[in-house]
Amino acid sequence: MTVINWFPGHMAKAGKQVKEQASLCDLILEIADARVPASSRNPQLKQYIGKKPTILVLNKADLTEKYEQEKWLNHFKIKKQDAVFVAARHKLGFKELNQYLDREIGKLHAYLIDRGRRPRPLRIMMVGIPNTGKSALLNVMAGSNKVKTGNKPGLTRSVQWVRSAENLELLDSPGILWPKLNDQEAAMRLAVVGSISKDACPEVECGWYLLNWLMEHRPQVFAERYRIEALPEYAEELLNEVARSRGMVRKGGIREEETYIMLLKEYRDGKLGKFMLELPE
Ligand SMILES: Nc1nc2c(ncn2[C@@H]2O[C@H](COP(=O)(O)OP(=O)(O)OP(=O)(O)O)[C@@H](O)[C@H]2O)c(=O)[nH]1
Ligand SMILES: [Mg+2]
Repeated sequence: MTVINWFPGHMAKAGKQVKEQASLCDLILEIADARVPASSRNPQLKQYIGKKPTILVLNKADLTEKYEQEKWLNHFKIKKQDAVFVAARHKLGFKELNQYLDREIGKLHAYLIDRGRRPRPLRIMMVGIPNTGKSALLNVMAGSNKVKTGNKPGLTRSVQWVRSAENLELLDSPGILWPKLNDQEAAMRLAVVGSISKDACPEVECGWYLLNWLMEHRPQVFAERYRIEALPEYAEELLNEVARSRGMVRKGGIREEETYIMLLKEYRDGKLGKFMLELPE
């Protein structure tokens, strides 16, 4: 198996930009992926943002179940970490997020008025690993499509300030991973949710991981989605059956890569059902 690492030059550069801009911000929104609430957080974030107040925003919550979210919210409550589940794509969870923002606006204005200064908009930076929906969330908060979004990790290449309708100043930033992904299982999950480029982790590898994960944790998926009634003993055989159920066959075998790409896409689109790849211990 290849070792997964993805820290190209543009990420190192982005890290420097984020560090420079952090001092200008009042609040950091750390955007993680709701399906992997632990693995999709950058352990080096503090090095970039110092002690700035941070709210953890778990985006793509539409791909997870409420009971799973509750488990994590409890976990974060114990850790005294402000956290909220949202779905930028469906505009879900914004009431809760706005409560946090109102609290921070209140604190900022009280601080400024105390010092005889005029209130100004809250300055917020969106940070996180690639493809978690930082830009999509910024667009919802800004009330219009100000920045580019897309289903490809590493889309945003530079920091960009945007003024929102709600009198906020929002800073988009590129997704940043860290130089060494020590936990390779976690890295595999990041590849499955689409936060790692396929150059760093090809589909045949993260697809294989997903297939095995589903076989262990969500075996019913194969009957529900691919009409495979009796689960075979080995994942290799299961892959063959999934491929056959979709006609992804060629002379002498299956179209393996295509099958993995299809499986990953269906998972990422929520077609296999709503579930997280990790729950708190
Ligand atoms: N299912 C689902 N998909 C979402 C949601 N929000 C964003 N996406 C999708 O996730 C993909 C990435 O969104 P972006 O906003 O470009 O992500 P980003 O974090 O800015 O990515 P980088 O700039 O590459 O770091 C896009 O295809 C979005 O449509 C959501 O709430 N639910
Ligand atoms: Mg972006």
